[in-house]
Amino acid sequence: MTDIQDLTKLEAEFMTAIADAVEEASLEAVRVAALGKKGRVSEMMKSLGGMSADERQTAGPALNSLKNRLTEALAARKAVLAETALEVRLATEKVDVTLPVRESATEAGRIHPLSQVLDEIIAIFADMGFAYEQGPDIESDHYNFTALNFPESHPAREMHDTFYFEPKADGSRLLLRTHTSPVQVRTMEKGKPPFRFICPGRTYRSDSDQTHTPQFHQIEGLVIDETTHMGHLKWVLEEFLAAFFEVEGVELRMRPSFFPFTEPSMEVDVRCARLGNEIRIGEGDDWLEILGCGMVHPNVLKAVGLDPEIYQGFAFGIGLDRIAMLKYGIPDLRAFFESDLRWLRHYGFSALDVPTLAGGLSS
Ligand code: 2U9
Repeated sequence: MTDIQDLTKLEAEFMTAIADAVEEASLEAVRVAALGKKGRVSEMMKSLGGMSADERQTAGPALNSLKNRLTEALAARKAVLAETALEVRLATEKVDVTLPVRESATEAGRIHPLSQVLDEIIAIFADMGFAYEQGPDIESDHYNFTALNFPESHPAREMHDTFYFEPKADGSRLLLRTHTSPVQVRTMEKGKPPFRFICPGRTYRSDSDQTHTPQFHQIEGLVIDETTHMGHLKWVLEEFLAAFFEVEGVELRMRPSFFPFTEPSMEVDVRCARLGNEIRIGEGDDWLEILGCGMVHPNVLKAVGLDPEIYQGFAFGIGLDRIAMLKYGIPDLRAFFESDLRWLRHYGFSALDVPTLAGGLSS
């Protein structure tokens, strides 16, 4: 028969043991002795079955409330011990923060070359006062083509070039953006000039082959205000390419070209030396096509409500995968998307290797 005195005595015994526990292990031993499967209180609760109804009437609630009080006291003591243990560690442990981080301890993965290059480029343009805009991968015909002065019949609108979704009820078709230019249109629509930003991102074209993948990455840039001219474009491109390829300076050759969204339009080559399959940017007597650019077409400005008599500016577009391959000597584009850990370990970057202009982009 379990009488209240026993329970009070038992409670006092366990509360003393809990208060006297000086580390978590001995506290756990008290918990097991009291509330464990074979604990004293648990055994008593099992004996409830063998009691008479009115005995159970008193013993049941008494045991339950004892169990709750012990559980609370155990939890409170556990928190105190944990707190004390931490203080002791903080007081005793000395962490030499100047020590290099143990490689294996932190480095689960590697930063993909595309992510590293993207961070490098964002750092370079941020240093030139460029903001960073993003937009949806799934676009409308308007933002991907019409607003960028693509005539209805432009071949780029064809299936062989663009991934279209099934037509909607109203016959319009959504698509996977073929360039990040729609982001510039959206950003200009929702903002006020002057504009100066870059917009990197995934782009899609259904013309994949040995050197083209259906999904790839672009980075485009735009400057719109009342005074910016082509001289500024050339300077920005020279500054960007020299910083990106980490050379003193670069020499550019700008060849006339055509894009519906720029007038005049240019393809830009950078002077380089080809040594076997290595390419050295900024030296040599060879040229490498590196990007496209131009002065923003007046129709594109009008499409976002800007008066081309007042506003002007330039835009450029660069294949991100391609310049990553160029800078880090990566031979094959498709490997970018195969998530082969051996490839990532070889071409990837340490997570701690965050590119900054001050600290050197690829230290
Ligand atoms: C607006 C106005 C103008 C963006 C531009 C290019 C030239 C270009 C290619 C580079 C490599 C695509 O990935 S790639 O094949 N892009 O050559 N892009 S001018 O012009 C714009 C964009 C938006 C509102």
